[in-house]
Amino acid sequence: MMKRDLALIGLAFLWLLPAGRPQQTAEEACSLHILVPGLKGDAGEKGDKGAPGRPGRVGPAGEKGDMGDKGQKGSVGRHGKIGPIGSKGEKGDSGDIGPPGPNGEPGIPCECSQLRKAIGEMDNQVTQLTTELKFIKNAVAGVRETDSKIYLLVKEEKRYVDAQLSCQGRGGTLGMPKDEAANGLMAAYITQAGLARVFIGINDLEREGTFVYSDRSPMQTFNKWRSGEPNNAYDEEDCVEMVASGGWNDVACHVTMHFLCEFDKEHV
Ligand SMILES: [Ca+2]
Ligand SMILES: [Ca+2]
Repeated sequence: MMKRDLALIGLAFLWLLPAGRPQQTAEEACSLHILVPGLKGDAGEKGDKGAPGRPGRVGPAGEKGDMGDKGQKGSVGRHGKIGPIGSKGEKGDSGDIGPPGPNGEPGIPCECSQLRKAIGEMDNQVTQLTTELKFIKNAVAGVRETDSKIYLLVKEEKRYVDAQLSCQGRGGTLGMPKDEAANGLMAAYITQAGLARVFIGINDLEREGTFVYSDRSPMQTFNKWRSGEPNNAYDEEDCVEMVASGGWNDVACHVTMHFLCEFDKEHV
């Protein structure tokens, strides 16, 4: 109410005061110490833009909106870590046969002649060893001995000359029965061996009818000629055999039979 009363009073002064003297009127009015608002002035020029204000306080959380549409599929991701080694699989089928390989380099020429020579020498050694083994087997089978002699029955069939060489090769000679004791021992040896006859060291190769021992010693009074021997049958019997009974008989030298060697103990 007061404001409207003041405004009405102001309007009354404006009505009463002559135009062209508003300032005097205002001064007069102020002098009256009456406070009344003036007329609204013209609109001023637009001011400069003010400084931005301080940020406002955070507002309350909004309501949850509706779920949006499903997004597009993403790009392929990186490779993951290598997994653990798996268990061993079953054996696969055999593959196809491959093509033949290239030819190899030429080999070294064979030293065949030397090898053959070496093999030949070994063959000879084997033969010698076989012979020695046979002799040793005979020896192991059992020798006969006296105080001064060793007798060995060799169960290899040889001609007289070869039999003598075989005995000599071992340091002896074909058996030479020079007395009853030696003859009896040799006869028993032949009998026990189951043999019928063997070569012994007596012959008349140098002079027909004159028998000597294989050590070239002459025949003494002792002899064991069987009845009717020596007969030099067919004019070719120059060597002597002993039969199991111990008797002697002149026979051909080229026939083959087992033989009996004799060794002096002093020379063995
Ligand atoms: Ca004769
Ligand atoms: Ca005869």
